[in-house]
Amino acid sequence: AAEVGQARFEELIAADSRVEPRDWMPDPYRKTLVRQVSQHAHSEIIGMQPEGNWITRAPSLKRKAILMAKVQDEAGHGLYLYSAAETLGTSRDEMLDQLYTGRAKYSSIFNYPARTWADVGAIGWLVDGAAITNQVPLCRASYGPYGRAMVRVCKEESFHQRQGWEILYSLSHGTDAQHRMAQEAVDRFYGPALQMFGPPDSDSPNSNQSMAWNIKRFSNDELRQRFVDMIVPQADALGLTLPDPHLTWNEERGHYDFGDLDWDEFFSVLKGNGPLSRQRLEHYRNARDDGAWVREAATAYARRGQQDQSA
Ligand code: FAQ
Repeated sequence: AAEVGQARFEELIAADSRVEPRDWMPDPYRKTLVRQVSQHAHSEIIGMQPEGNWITRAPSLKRKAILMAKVQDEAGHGLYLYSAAETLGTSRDEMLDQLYTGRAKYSSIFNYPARTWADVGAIGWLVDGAAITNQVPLCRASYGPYGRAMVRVCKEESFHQRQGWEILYSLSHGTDAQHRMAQEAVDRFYGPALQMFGPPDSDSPNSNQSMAWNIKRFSNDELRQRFVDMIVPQADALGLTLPDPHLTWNEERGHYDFGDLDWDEFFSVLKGNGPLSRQRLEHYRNARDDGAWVREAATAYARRGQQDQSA
């Protein structure tokens, strides 16, 4: 049966079709997906924190309503993604436990603080912008539930990026102090946002296999380049500068060249030594502990409903 399954799986991949939960799939394919999809889910959940911190301090009622909607969307994305990962046979409790105990990875970017209101704008423009660039190709990922989740997520991410852009545009065209605040936010988030695409291709152990399986469609460096090419004219339109003296148009390549990123810092963040790594995890743990009674009550209530029905 495994041989038939293997042949069918290879056919599906060769035809660029979709693998569905009930299809036979090789164990390493399943593992790689659980790894990527659960890390992605954890990123959405931890990613609520930097902006969540600004909900009570948003500068107007309108900004506050928009930011609340965005942070709620992120919770929703996390939930779709946990559901998609569950179809691969790993329970949600197990994934949440991995996050709780600090064994799970989540995106490096969320270990940086959102210090000012302009940072909320930079997160929307750069972090959500990088997220969309990475996720649009994932809409075609070979694993059905992941690809379909990405379609909906990307629609919401486009709104997120627009709201970030709009915050930065207002600040950039405001007072000198506001302009400076916007520029400083971009200075802080540019490098870490570029690192969201993952290590350089030469240092990316999972890329080749994930591309062969049609999970990833482009390499980390290809998507990073696409993102840089996209944000250079956008920064111009914002009236802000990207903090990289090596950023120049390369006529021959038809792309912008850009300077090396600080990969030592990236790998150190991955090891749990980011500026707020410890606080992010602690905040998650506290929230989970504080919500234990709600989960217990909901479980007891559901059980009682079942008993009433069977009585
Ligand atoms: N941070 O071999 P590769 C969002 C790890 S967007 C932390 O290249 P792969 C929206 C990688 O896991 C952010 N770890 O790995 C939002 C691997 O470790 P492992 C989430 C990273 O998987 C916006 C090792 O390094 N998006 O949340 C990072 O082929 C605003 C070697 O790397 C996704 O997760 C990193 N930046 O490529 C929410 C997208 N980069 O597992 C709130 C889906 C790499 O072997 C507010 N994921 N690592 O121990 C992907 O596309 C891929 O997994 C990559 C990494 C491209 C991230």
